[in-house]
Amino acid sequence: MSFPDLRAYINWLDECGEVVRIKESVSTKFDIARHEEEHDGKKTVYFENVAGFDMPVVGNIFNNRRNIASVLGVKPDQELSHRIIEASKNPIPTKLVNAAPLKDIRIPESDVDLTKQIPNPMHFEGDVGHYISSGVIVARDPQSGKRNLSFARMLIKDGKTIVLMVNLYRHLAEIHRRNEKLGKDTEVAIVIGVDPVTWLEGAMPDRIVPIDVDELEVAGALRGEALEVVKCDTIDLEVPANAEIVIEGVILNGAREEEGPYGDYSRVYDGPPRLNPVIKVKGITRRKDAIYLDCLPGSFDNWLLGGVCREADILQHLQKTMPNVNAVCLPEGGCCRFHAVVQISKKFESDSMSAIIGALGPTEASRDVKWVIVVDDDIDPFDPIRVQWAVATRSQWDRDLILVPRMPMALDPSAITRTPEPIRKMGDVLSTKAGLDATIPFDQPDKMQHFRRVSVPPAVKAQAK
Ligand SMILES: Cc1cc2nc3c(=O)[nH]c(=O)nc-3n(C[C@H](O)[C@H](O)[C@H](O)COP(=O)(O)O)c2cc1C
Ligand SMILES: [Mn+2]
Repeated sequence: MSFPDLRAYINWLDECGEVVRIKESVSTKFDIARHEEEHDGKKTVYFENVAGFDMPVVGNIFNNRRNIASVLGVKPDQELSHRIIEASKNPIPTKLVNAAPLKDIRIPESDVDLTKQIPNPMHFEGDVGHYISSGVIVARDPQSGKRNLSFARMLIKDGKTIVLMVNLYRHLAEIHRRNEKLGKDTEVAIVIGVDPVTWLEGAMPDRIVPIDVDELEVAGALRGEALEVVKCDTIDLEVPANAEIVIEGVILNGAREEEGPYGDYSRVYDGPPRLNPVIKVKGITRRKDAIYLDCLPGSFDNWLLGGVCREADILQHLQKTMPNVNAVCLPEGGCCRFHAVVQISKKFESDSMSAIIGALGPTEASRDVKWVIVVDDDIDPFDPIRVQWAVATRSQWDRDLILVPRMPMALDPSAITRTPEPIRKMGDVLSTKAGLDATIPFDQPDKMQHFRRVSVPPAVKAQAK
């Protein structure tokens, strides 16, 4: 089902009984996060009354796979990946429109005060301040001219200044580096609250949507129709016309300010403070009845938003050389980042190791993966209990486990704390990764019956129906 904007999606979730409405007054400092945490993985939370602000806040919109699958019109399994792969290959040009509710209110640079006008939450006790966690950042690559969509946590430093934590591998970081080489600022539009499909597109990793592919056009492809865009007021960029709030600004050439610590997706704090790029805000446009979208770091919402796009990226990559790879699941137990289950229709004994090695590597989707489990096609990779059953009955650690040392990693404290300081200083984190073959081995064909799963006779089951 395609939704025209965020509010239409919230209304639909509401009709499905998926929304908890919080009527009492809540503070942006910890209250919002407390309720989101309470309903994490269960319900969307809508805050009607945010103390000190004139707009409601919504969180946990993608708190389960079903919610994401429903916006793409597919089942909550590998169909999600198939739909994303197909869209990434078939971008649809955007449609420029002149008017949008997003232009109801225009706040000029001189009047902007991020601390008073936008209800950015502070989530966790160790966070350094209030952050924008759900904003999709639109920027244009100066080389290809294509528009990039990206997520990055953004610290509200003061009323007109944001500090952005953007990992050096991100397209946005590359765009910023390219502009800095030219001595230029990078124009950015931070879109808060957009239709759910465009929001999902913002999380597309670097391999499945390369830097010279226009991500607003991929959003259109995912939606199944051209995405309508409007021009920004103060910068040369277009943004989705269905947005609730847009903060226009520039990443300043050469500027860096301290950012962090911040409780991030792996539910640990990323810190101590580091020097990160600085956004100077040039204006805000918003709907008169704007809804603010939040994304609680380390929530199912946060995990799945990034996870389903990474699953598609890894699946597409593996299928290029191994058509017998059927599905990739990044389970919630590994924050939809660290653990990968790859389902194969095994043809050769070597397939499992090929799949393990293929799922690791230095791209956004694979960098965080530290454990790959390969399962046969009778095991549903999206069912963690069935996957554990396969591990329990089909693998022997001495034969089926491989360790791959000194691989790249991101936000894993067990890797960060063991990476030597000189290497850390270069921006690298080293991890020992593991692969486990949990498929039935082919080397003892006479013993296959030992692996047979018990079953009531199918004929008896059919009778009961
Ligand atoms: C909710 C959310 C928050 C994220 N926060 C950050 C962040 O703070 N820094 C970062 O470098 N990446 C972050 N990411 C990951 C990427 O920005 C994101 O997945 C995107 O694909 C990168 O796009 P790009 O390579 O086109 O710039 C976040 C992803 C999500 C879903
Ligand atoms: Mn990109």
